Amino acid sequence: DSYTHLRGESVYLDDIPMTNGTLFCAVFDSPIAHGKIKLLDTAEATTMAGVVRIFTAADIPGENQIGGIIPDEELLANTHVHFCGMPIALVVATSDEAARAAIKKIKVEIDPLPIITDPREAKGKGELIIPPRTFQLGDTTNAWSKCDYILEGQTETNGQEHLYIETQGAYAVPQENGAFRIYSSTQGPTAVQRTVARVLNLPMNQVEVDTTRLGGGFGGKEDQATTWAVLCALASYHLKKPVKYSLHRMEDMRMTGKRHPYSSDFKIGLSKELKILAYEATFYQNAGAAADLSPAVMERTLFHCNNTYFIPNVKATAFCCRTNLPPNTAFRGFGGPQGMFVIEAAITKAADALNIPASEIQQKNLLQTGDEFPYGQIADSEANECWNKADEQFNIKELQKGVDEFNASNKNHKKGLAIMPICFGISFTKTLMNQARSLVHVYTDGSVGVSTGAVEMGQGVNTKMLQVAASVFSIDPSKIKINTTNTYRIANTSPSAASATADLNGIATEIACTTILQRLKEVAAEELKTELSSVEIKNERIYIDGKATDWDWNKLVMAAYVKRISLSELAHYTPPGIHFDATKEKGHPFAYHVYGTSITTVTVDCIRGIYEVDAVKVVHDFGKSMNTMIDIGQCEGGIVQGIGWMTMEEIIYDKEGKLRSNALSTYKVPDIYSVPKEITIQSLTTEKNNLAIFRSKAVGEPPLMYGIGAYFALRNAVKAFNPTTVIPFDAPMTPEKVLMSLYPNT
Ligand code: LUZ
Ligand code: MOS
Repeated sequence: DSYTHLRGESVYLDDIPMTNGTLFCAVFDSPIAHGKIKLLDTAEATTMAGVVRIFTAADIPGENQIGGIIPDEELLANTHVHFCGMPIALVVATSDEAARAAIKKIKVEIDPLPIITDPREAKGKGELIIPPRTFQLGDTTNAWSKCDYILEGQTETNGQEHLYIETQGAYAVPQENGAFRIYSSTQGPTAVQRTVARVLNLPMNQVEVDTTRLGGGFGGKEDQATTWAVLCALASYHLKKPVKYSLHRMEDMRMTGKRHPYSSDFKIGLSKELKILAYEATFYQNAGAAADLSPAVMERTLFHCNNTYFIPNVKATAFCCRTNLPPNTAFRGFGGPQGMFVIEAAITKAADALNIPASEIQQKNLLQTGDEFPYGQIADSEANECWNKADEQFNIKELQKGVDEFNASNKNHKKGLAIMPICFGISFTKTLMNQARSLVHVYTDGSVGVSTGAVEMGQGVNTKMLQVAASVFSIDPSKIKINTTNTYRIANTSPSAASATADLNGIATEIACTTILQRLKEVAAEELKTELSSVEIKNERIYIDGKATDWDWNKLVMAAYVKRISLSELAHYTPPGIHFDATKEKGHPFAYHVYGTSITTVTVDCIRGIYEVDAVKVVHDFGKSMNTMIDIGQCEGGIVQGIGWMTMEEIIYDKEGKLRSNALSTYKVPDIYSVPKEITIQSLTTEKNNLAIFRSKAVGEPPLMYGIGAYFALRNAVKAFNPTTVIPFDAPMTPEKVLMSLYPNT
């Protein structure tokens, strides 16, 4: 992608040439977080210049329903609104500007109903989206009496705005006989297809969804790209015209859900030898006003509640709490980081009480191969390997010594260091979603086209698909084109998510290419009158028993075509051995786990409360990386995004459920000045057979969790300045909170 990116030629939604007569839409969304619609007055808006029509729930021919896991979310509010930003009406006009001008003239009267923004309050009032779930290993009740130290506490983690550079958007173009082609900036083309079909009461085969690439997704377009595509399709259905909607930044921030905030309780028990003997956690997930992906996100919080530690007695319970906020959704890590923060807080609380570094407890409890996760899977662990290599490469003692010396000789600046070991399970936790297909065509001139369900969103998946095809065929990558993700070519796709996209679609591509290659080799054996087993294709040349022939790739492809041998293949892949029984909360849900260890150092300005991240040094478990440039890029991006979540990004909804941090002037994300001064990524390379594509482990989400280290490093720096301060476990650690914990009594 770099070639077209650098030339500004890459095609995003807004770069798709528009058909003559295209109309533009914009949403009128609820200004009130909860209430009954008394009156909706669109009369004046309808008369505005350029306005073509205004649609409401009454105009929906099929179901007014976009809920994915649970059907609990209307596309357009019918009688009630459930969050500020909930779509009520859709204005369609001849221009973007006209549509937005008309929105301002719509009037709504809403009878207010009680507003809940806090998940614990929601739970207290019985507002749960699904029944609570509990993961359990051993028996915590009996374990407490064996513990020498027991600590309890509460933690808060805030949400996070996805802030993909390309905002949400879609473009619906009507086709003959009532069908639609929909261009959507979505991680889940099939979700868009299914929901358009449901809302318009069409069979899915009438809906073609096409995605070239996204300017970022991060989970925000796994489920929530659907709304805008369906709205465009609805308008297009009635008006028989192409309709486009590309959200403005503030519309996007206001109307879409974010990472789930969590409020949690923990209880941790340790032996004198610092072994964690028991751990209990209760998670209150702020789901927002509808289920969206919250039940699945909540499940992943439970899966990652012990992070990378073996704890023999665990009991973790999670509540999916309905509040009057926009439905929160997938965000890189998908509930995992929220669960991992709580165990790290528990360990830190214990370390503080014992006056030892948290790393002593962390290291003594790292998962070993053969240990059992609370959900029954047996670990094939790299946790100690990553930690030990990090120590070898970066010398933890030396780093800590440097921090201590700096702190001894500086009064108004203090440094802090924290280690963050991670463990992340790779596979969709919903087993059935772990499937993918790849369609490979070899054309008679020797060129190759590959279509998969993978969506390119900047993570480099297209490059990996290209590498797979080039490597299996042993042909030059310039001969291969990776096509757009299209529901007419590849059906029933899982979203590009869960870090699993390159594995699932890559292995499907490997199978498709291998099948075609086998046919080509058979043709070569026949034409060259030799045994199949002696034929090899290398760098576009045909070899027999290791000797080059005068046959090349192009000649062989043409020979196969002439013999009427198929040069196309649609392959299906699903990872073997994964299963999960939700009635027992036990199974083997993940194809494998990714491990790693990071060491984060920070410097706090103890007069002003501002800080810098000096360095993040990492040993990451890549398996055997198939593209180190892409994989290190994913690590760097994940780390910065994780640090943003833990330090400066602060989502604020007021008591009325209105988003106050609704623009980039009030919501601070890491920029080039606030990223770590140094990020060093070292690889733990293993050749184990791990179910990853070419043994190159999934890399999308795991590195985000290194960012959690920045939070604990900041705490340590603050405590170096004020050893008696009590710092609540309340992320993000903004400069304001740092300042308050430096001077708690002033
Ligand atoms: N999406 C999903 C995900 O539907 N299921 C998952 O397990 C998951 N995990 C991470 C990110 N997205
Ligand atoms: Mo994601 S949180 O893998 O869409």
